[in-house]
Amino acid sequence: MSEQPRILLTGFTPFGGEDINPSWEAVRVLDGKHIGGHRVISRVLPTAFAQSQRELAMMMDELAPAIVLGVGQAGGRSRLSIERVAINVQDARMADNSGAQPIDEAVVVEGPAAYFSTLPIKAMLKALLAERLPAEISNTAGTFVCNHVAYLMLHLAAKRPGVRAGFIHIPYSPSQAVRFPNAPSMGGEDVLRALSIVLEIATARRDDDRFGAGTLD
Ligand code: PCA
Repeated sequence: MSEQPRILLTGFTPFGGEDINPSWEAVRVLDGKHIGGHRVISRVLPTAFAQSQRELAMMMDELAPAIVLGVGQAGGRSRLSIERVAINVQDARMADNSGAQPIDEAVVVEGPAAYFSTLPIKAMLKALLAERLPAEISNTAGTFVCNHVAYLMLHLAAKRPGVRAGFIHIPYSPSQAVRFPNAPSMGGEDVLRALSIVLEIATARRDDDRFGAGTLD
C-alpha cells in the first residue's frame, strides 16, 4: 500500500508563565490518527520566533505534508478562531521563550504583506457550528509567535505545489481560565473534537463555502 499523505499538525510550548499550552495538549492526542485518508503527524513548536522558524522549516522538509494546520492558545478568546490571514510583521508585546522581543520586523524580508489561509475556512466554520462548537472566523492572528508561524506555514506551503495551510487559535483551557474572573475557556474534549472536524473538512474539500462571517470591527 502506498503511504498516505500527511497532515502536519502543530501546537506550541507553554509561554507567558503558563505551565501548559492547551494547543499542544490537544494536538499531541491526534498524533498517528488517520483522518480523511491522511495520517496526522503532531509536533510541538517552541514559542520563540527564531526557533519556531527553524523547526518548522525542518518539519516541512522532513515530512512533506499535504496539509499543515497550526494551533495556538489565544487566552481571552471565547471561541475557536479560524484564522483567515497572517501578516508579515513581528510586534511582540512580551519576550518570547528565548527572550527575544522583535518590534515591527518582517517575518520574511521582501515577503508579501499577508497570506490568506488556503484551507476552506467557511466550510470548517459551518461544520463546527453544526456540531454546536463555538467557533468564528478571525481576521487577525495577532503579531506574536502564532501569527509568525501561520505566516511561515503559508509562505513555505506557497512554494510547494498543492500544499495547503491554515491556523486556528483556541481559548484557554478551564484549568488556565479559573484564575481570572470571567475568562472564557474550552475543555480539551471539545478542542479535540473540533480539530478532528476541521481536519476532516480540510482533507475533503478544496473549494470553500460562501456565506458571510465577517465582522464590523
Ligand atoms: N499562542 C501565542 C504563541 C504561542 C501560542 O500558543 C500567540 O498567539 O502568538
